[in-house]
Amino acid sequence: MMRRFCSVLLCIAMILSLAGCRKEAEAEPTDDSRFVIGFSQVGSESDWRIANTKSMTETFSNDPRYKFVMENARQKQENQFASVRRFILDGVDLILIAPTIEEGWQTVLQEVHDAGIPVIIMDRSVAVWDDNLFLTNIGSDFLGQGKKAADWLNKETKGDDQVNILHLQGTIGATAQIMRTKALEDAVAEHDNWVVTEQLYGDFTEAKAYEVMTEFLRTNTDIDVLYSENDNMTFGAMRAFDEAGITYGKGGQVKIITFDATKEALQYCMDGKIDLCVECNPLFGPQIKDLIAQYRKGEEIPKHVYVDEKVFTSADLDQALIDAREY
Ligand code: GZL
Repeated sequence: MMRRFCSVLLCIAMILSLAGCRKEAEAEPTDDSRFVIGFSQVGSESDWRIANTKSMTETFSNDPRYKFVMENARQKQENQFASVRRFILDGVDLILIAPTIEEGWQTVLQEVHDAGIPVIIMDRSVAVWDDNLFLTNIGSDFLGQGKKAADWLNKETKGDDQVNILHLQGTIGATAQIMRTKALEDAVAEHDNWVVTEQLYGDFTEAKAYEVMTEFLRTNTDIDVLYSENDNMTFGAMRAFDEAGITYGKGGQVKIITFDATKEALQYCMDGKIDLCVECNPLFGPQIKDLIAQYRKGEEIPKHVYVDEKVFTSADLDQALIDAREY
């Protein structure tokens, strides 16, 4: 009887000690010298976003001087607000935000400001009354991207009669959508023979673009140009064109313009399936780390920082260049 009692006691002691170990193992290092960054990322909606997340995590997660906490908003702004408010409660040292859309940030950014936590806005922008609510906005010149596309289309359609343009738009209210759309609409206003036959909402995803394109092509096939605001929507559109028997690319009915210049899009471009790839560089994790270092040294940082980008046609591409691309 006594032996049984002792063995039960021994088991209980072992279980308690194991539980204690697990707790120790899960316990965060108490080292509070690390600079803690809270990052609210848009989501995982596109190849561009996956590459951007990879650039950020590789830049910070492998550096022992930083504790990098990323939360994925799954393309919902309210999820970003919840993340930012959690970061405030956690007392992080800096908050990074890739905003889903421009509007709606004034209140939560004021809360961060009142908590004395610096903010860097990255990728897209925020529409706030006071740009002292963030240190800097680093990302692309989206209007410039659209102008590069319009300039190329202008050369390609010189002397043509009517040019029917189908416009696939990304997430409505995102800076990338607002400015790529503005560039096209400004160019259409300057070309009497350019007509936007339809603006379809593709939300920057392949699935949504395929869905809206399939529906549109049931009754409309008089398209000369597809102006698609990101590669993943373009891939969905190409699938819909194939199923509708509409040709595209070199020698095809539809000229395709796409934004991001991911590897897959560049491969299609070199193979003559896409006519113009406008680069949108997601790999700015290292630039953000440099900006944070400058801030921590008390150096002035510019309010807007633009990343370097270019455009590609098949003439600019070869397999070695594509294979060497990081995204
Ligand atoms: C651009 C970025 C856009 C990409 C899309 O900086 O905001 O969002 O062009 C992504 O692929 O979804």
